[in-house]
Amino acid sequence: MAQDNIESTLHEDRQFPPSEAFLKTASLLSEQLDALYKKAEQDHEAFWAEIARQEIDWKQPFTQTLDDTNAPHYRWFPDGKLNVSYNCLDRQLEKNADKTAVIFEGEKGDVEHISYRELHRRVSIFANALKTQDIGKGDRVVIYMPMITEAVIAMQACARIGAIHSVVFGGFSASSLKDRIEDTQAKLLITADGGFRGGKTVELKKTADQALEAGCPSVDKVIVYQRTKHDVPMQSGRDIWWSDATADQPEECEPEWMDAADPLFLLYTSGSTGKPKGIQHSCGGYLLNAITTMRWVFDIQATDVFWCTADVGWITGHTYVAYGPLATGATQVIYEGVPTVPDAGRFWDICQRHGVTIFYTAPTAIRALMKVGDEIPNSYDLSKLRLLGTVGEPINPEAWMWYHNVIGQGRCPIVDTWWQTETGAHMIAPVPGVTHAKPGSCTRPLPGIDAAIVNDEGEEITTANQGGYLVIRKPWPSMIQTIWGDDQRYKDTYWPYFGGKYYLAGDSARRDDNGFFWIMGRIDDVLNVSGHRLGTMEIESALVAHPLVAEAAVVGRPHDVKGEAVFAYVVLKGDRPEGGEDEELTKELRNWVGEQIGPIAKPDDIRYSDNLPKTRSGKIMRRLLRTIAKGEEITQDTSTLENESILLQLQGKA
Ligand code: 6R9
Repeated sequence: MAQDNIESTLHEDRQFPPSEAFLKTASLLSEQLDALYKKAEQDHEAFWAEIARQEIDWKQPFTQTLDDTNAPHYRWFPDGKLNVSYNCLDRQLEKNADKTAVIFEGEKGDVEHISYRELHRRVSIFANALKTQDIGKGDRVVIYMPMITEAVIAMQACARIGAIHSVVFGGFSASSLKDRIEDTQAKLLITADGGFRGGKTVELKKTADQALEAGCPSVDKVIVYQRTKHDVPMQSGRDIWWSDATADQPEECEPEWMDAADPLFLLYTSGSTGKPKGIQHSCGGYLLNAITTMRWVFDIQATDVFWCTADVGWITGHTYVAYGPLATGATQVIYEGVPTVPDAGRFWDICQRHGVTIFYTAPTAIRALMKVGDEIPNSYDLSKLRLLGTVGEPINPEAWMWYHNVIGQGRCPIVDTWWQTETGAHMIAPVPGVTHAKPGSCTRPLPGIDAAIVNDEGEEITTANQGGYLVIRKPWPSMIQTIWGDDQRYKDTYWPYFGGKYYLAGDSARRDDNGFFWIMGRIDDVLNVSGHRLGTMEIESALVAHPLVAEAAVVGRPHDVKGEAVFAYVVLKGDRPEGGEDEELTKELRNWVGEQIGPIAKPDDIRYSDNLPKTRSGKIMRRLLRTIAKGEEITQDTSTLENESILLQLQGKA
């Protein structure tokens, strides 16, 4: 995909100014935007300080904006005190108590409208329940839940009492869950009996039990929400039903007043080497950019119905489900299931029934829904939509045009938002009432975000369309604080070059002659499968953990729906299967990886060879493997291969 995308986007010069219809109500126009850019350029810190005073209710106002004495562990608003949950809930009560905060829809069709007053009540009750379980400020709590309102309630309750949550996506396996719990040393796990997803019951409690059986000595208690109400074993003394934990709890819970730079949450993401990294985010800075981007990029307004389809297991579900919409007093949709149950019209049906005005999803979902044709979306009333967004990977111009024409009916601007788990919030994205969007480009950095493209020496590349490393040259409020428990890895991964001054995003990009950014792909061994980050190393370790596998190398190959597909080359301990094929074994290895990591990591292709192509120093020639996976002609020098005949095996020709 990346390569095809570069090819097609290089020729992309269509521009889409905001429509008249959108401009009628847009809140940020070019004059105001220019003023923001100007202020940010004049005084970066004063710019953020002013907005932080406007947008956040501080218990104790900050007097210092940025503490850089321990850079790159920057501390924003270091002497300010606030509570994130207070800013999301309590401050809405004065004017918006009866406004709907959440419209929840289960995959089976159950719908619940929850007002700000009610959400505040449930969060306070659950926060008190956490305290009863001896959870307090700084304790880690792992949340392994379906995509239901209670997942957000659990996150908000942690934020309320100063506990650090770490949400693990419900699709991750027992062993992935265990690794994350052990890394955080969490005292408490919050899970559910199960969830409804893809027409099936996801066995969350069962998987959680397996994780706890395999290790996790730090966990004392498990709170279990009853979603599916099917039978699950409860371990006495350890497991507590959510309903019991919350019974008789007071409806008021005084927020814990936190330093702005105290951690709010950890979220694990894949890196190029080793185990997943616990990305640590702060309370104050993180909240600030969750709010600013809701305003600048999503143009959030009082009457909007906002829907971000991401699961809370990913950063998008943190910033644009659990925090941003609530902190701006918005009404949002939360949907439990997948886009194709009962049929491929589900997203559009939800948009129609709940009157969604702002819709935010991933290119992989757009491509999948585009494949089933226009007839389905055309049969729904999508006239309430006014703004569309995408996130997670580059969107190919064809999918962009379809989204624009068929879903947005030419009326809705599309915001293609570039950001990362580490950046906390949108970094490079259109401002919908101003930017003339180009299909496939995330356009320009937001005010206060100093993004640039540099070469190996850290010098800015100013030649149009010349690719380089995407870096951020000034700290920004919602930036990663550290990798949990591994400050050194944080420095090595994100600040390795340029005198440790620039944040290295891990993406390559180019700027066109308009100054617009085009993301070209990762510079490391991270795959982007359906918008999810997967480390090739993680999948390789999972494969070699199988008793029959001696060695494995994993690369990505272009895939028209997922963006990238997982392609694994496997060397067995025993003989290579005859003709290089063994359907049974392939199935077993795929399931094995699914169990080790989660279904999203299952290899799409497995190819068996007697050896892997290596350089003299023993490095696997990944570039060669990528070429082969794409089915392209080999142009690399293969003379250093120990055994040239394996080339045919790698190509599936022998
Ligand atoms: C928010 C999120 C981050 C990586 C990032 C980049 C890719 C995200 C993108 C995009 C092109 C966009 N990415 N948004 N590439 N255009 N609009 O997805 O976070 O899961 O940490 O992934 O995703 O490669 O480095 P995360």
